[in-house]
Amino acid sequence: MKIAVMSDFHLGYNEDSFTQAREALEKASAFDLIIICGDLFDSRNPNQETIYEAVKMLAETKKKLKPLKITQGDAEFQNVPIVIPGTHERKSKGMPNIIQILHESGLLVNTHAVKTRVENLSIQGMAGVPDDLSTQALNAMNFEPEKNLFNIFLLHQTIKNIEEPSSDFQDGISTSDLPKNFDLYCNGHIHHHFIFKNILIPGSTVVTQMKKVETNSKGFYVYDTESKKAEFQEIKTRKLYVSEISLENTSVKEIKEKIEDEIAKTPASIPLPMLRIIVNATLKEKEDLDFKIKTSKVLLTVEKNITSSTLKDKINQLRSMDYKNNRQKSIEMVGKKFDKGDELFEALEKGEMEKAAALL
Ligand SMILES: [Mn+2]
Repeated sequence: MKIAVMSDFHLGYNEDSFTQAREALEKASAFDLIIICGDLFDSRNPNQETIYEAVKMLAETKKKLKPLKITQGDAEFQNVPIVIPGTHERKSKGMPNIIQILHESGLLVNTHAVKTRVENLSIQGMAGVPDDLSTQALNAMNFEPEKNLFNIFLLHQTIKNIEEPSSDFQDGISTSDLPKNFDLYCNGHIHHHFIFKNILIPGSTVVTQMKKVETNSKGFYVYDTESKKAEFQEIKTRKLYVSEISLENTSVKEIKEKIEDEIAKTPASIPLPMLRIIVNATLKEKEDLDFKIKTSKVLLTVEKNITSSTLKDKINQLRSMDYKNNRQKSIEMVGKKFDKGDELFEALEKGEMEKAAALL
């Protein structure tokens, strides 16, 4: 059997979330079964427009999928994706979440804390829980594989000890916390795709964080239960590019030129690519930082970490002072007389440079 494993549509996050989820589901309908590992929705209370779009794409998927009987005990379902709720769909105890609502409508099968059977597959899963509770929750639920079946476990958690690019996870479960002896684990929550041993992480179908790691392709895995191999299927998405510019002793004019160079270097594509530029710079002279760049080639985000050289010197000077014992003198030393000393030092301590600059 060929299973399409996908995750994190984040429907409602933006327009792309709908087009790209639709694209993934359309492509996945060619395979035998679809699994979605949580965060189908971006909000625990999606608005009606979002629910409407979701219902339409799930109904369409149901029509396209080949006939396939899915059971949970006595309950029977036909040709629908197998799903767990993610952390974004989480509601307080006793309140129905949107995945339960769609389960009742017959458009998907919620497999949180129940066994779902499809031919010789047994699929179990746990909805996304906050990282600090995840180990406890897994232990409490005590999942076990079923005999003589191909066992799949779905989850939506941070797994901190899996190797992948730019791992900065600290909280979450370890692979040793996973229920033992399942043949395959499918995990959502992590927004870029990779495989660790028998754990498939399909990533999100939409960019939500604009991090460098999200510049990777988006799509889903197709797992073949016979060859026990997975292949990544890319979907058409809006491309993301992230670049960083560092300039010392410069001017706004120079910064703007560098940004324009980056825009020129970005390959053209449809839909328009996103370009995020991080500018780290110190200015020769104090200038207005509220500059705009006009472009119709990319969707541009500029992150400005810019200070003037003189301001930087002042901040360093202030930082090196023992202000608690000598506050008044410290302020006099930088040639300023004002009564916002406390506010200024607080901003400096918190690293809020723009606020500190405004106070100076
Ligand atoms: Mn997510």
